[in-house]
Amino acid sequence: MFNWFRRKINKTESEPVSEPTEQVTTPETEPSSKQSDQEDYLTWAKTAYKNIQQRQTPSTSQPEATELPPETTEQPVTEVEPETPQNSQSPPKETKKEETPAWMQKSDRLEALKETAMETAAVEDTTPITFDEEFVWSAKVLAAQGRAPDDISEEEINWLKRLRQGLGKSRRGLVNQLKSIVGQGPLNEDAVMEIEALLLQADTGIEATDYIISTLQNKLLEEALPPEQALDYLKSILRDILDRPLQKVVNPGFAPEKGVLNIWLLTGVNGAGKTTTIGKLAHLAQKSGYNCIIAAADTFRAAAVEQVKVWGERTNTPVIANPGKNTDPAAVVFDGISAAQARQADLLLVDTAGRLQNKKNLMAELAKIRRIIDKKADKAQVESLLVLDATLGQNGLRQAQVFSEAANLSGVVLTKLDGTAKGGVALAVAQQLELPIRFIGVGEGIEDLRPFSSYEFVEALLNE
Ligand SMILES: Nc1nc2c(ncn2[C@@H]2O[C@H](COP(=O)(O)OP(=O)(O)OP(=O)(O)O)[C@@H](O)[C@H]2O)c(=O)[nH]1
Ligand SMILES: [Mg+2]
Repeated sequence: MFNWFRRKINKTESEPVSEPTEQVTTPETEPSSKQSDQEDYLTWAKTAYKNIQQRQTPSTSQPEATELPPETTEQPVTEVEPETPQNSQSPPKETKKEETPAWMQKSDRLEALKETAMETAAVEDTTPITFDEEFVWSAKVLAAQGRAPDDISEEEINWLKRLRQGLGKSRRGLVNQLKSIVGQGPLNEDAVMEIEALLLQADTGIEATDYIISTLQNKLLEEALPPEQALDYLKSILRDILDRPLQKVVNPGFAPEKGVLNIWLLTGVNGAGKTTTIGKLAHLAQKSGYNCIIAAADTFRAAAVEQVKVWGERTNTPVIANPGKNTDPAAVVFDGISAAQARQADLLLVDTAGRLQNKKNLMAELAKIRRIIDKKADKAQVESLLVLDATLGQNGLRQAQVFSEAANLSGVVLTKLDGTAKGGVALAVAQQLELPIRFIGVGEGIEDLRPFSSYEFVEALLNE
């Protein structure tokens, strides 16, 4: 099983890891341009391709995960009993307790499926892998990070392809012009000014742009850089900006910790993508081997709960909700924690309301949720993620300030990077909010969200 949060194949699982293949067969399609300095990467990519193919072969003979086994008796259905909070000012109303709802049956059957060692979820990305230009690009990005060709998964390749496609608009707007500037030879003052304008247009924000330009200029005063090196140096500056907030945090990798309950609160203004992100995270957690539960604590509007339930069904994740009107979100969180504890879940994802009238309400609500968590799950590893719509640019950042004051944030999820030509906003987030980007979303699909990697982001943003 591939753990997406840790970005590695979990070799302790029963899944066999194929032997590294030295023998390389020539793939049917080869990339047309074969520069000599690309040869190593091409060999690496071919080896990786062959390894992935080998790994794929045995799995095709396995039964489809969509076919549920007839018997599910091994895993008895455990009813999640909502407890009454003690000393809580707002005891939750009875949690919805219909006769085992459809999603719960489904998830219990999934538990049974897991018992029979079938890892593939019904929603798995089944696109067959092809050795094309995008494969080679993805392979190069992985190789450059020191990965071995026998240690990468097909899914990583597919994700990098999606990331690159998602950032296509930004890249086309930025990279061609950057290339034409640095391609003219060593950078001079005019070229630096042009780069500055490009960065600002890409929503990089004044602070990050100033930093990039001054760092670049300092370097250029020391030595004249040929175009390729100038671009490489620029990339390294961007990576530094994106990685800097990680120096201040305790959990740079941001994977759910095993053995404790991890509670991730998702906050952000309405429409930012919180609920969609919850769904995608639940999917990622399931396929990475974590037992996940969702608490539908956006009780502000009725449709919100329904939307969460759809994602719960899609990802076979139990959803804890309270159908009553004017339900207290903290009460839903309370029930969510009870359910997570009863099922020994690893991760509780909490959907919160974006539509709060003002900062005071927002702060009060989030503080109340925190109090409930502290009371009911004081050992839990709590993270508060701000979901930010990349298409909003600097406006989004202004809204984010309010949340960062209210929510004690531990990171940002940047969504809709596919819909904007302004991927530079990631740099503004890191520089202005001083928060690490934890995940990025590049589409509406279930597979369109992954943990953030500055290296991969910058490559996807600035490579042809
Ligand atoms: N293109 C694109 N669309 C996205 C992405 N993430 C979310 N969306 C879309 O953005 C819209 C709003 O997403 P929601 O998840 O409902 O946002 P929310 O923050 O939960 O909104 P409220 O519940 O109203 O506060 C939906 O149409 C999503 O499909 C993304 O990464 N890319
Ligand atoms: Mg929502």
